[in-house]
Order: sequence, then C-alpha cells, then structure tokens
Amino acid sequence: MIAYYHFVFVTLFLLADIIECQKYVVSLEPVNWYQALINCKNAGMELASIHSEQEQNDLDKFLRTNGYDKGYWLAGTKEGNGQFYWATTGTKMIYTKWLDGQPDDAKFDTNFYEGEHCVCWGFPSYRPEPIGWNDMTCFNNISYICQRFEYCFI
Ligand SMILES: *[C@@H]1O[C@H](CO)[C@@H](O)[C@H](O)[C@H]1NC(C)=O
Ligand SMILES: [Ca+2]
Repeated sequence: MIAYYHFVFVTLFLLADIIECQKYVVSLEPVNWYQALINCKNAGMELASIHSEQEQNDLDKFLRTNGYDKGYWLAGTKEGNGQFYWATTGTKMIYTKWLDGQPDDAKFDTNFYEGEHCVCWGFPSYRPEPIGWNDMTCFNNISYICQRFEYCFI
C-alpha cells in the first residue's frame, strides 16, 4: 500500500507542468507615480510593466474579468532624452501599446507646462476605458497595478 501511494504521488508530480505566471493586484488608492512604485515594493511586488502583446492581453483580460475600468499607473517613465523605459526592470520600452495620439507629452497649466513623463493604462477619467497606454503627469493621483511572478501549475 505504501508503494502504491508513492507511485501515485510521483505520477501526479510529473504530469503537472510548473510555469511562471504573473499575478496582478490593483490598488484603487489614488497616489502619484512615485508613491505607486514604492507601495508596490512595500507589498513585495513591482509596479506593473508590459513587455509583449501576450502580457498586454493577459493584463487586459485580468482587468476586464475583475470589473476594473479606470486609469492605472504602469512602471513606464522617461529618461532625460525622452526615451521611455520601465523603471522596475531598467529596460528600454520596446513593445508599446500607446493609445491613438499618445504619448503627446501634453503641457497644461496643471503640470506647469512641463509635459507628461509617466505611463498609465488608459485615461483615468474615461468610461469605458480605452485599451492602451497614455503618458501622464507623474504627480496625478490615480489607481495602480502591482505585479509579481509566482509559480503555478497548468
Ligand atoms: C495628490 O494627493 C496629495 C495627497 O493627498 C495632494 O497633496 C496632492 O495635491 C495631489 N496631487 C494632485 C496633482 O492632485
Ligand atoms: Ca498624454
């Protein structure tokens, strides 16, 4: 009997594929981009970044199935030369999913005409949320998405 149970356990283990998968958590507490970066870290996670169409679609699916419909900070920001990169991974932004007309580096009186240097998912004030990214003033207070890799079975 002991040998039999052992066999069952080993078989299940070998049949299960263990993969890395992304876990997302949304915070609806409105904070600026810098605070979002810190809050995710304090939660043992990272502000979300998107590196492929697959990740874009996964995150979109996550937001829709959980009923989220707002703008959210992502980890994208700009270097001095205007090149966008992901602050959490330090990597240049290669895959992008900008909304039509974005990034527009819009200059308003509310950002002291300094433009928009941080990246968010959609527009915080639009319903329904368009699918894509927008550059926004880093000091705007909006919701944000944290992510973490976890192991999961498929
Ligand atoms: C963001 O929230 C902080 C703290 O409540 C506030 O001091 C700040 O003025 C807000 N920033 C903007 C751009 O509304
Ligand atoms: Ca913009």
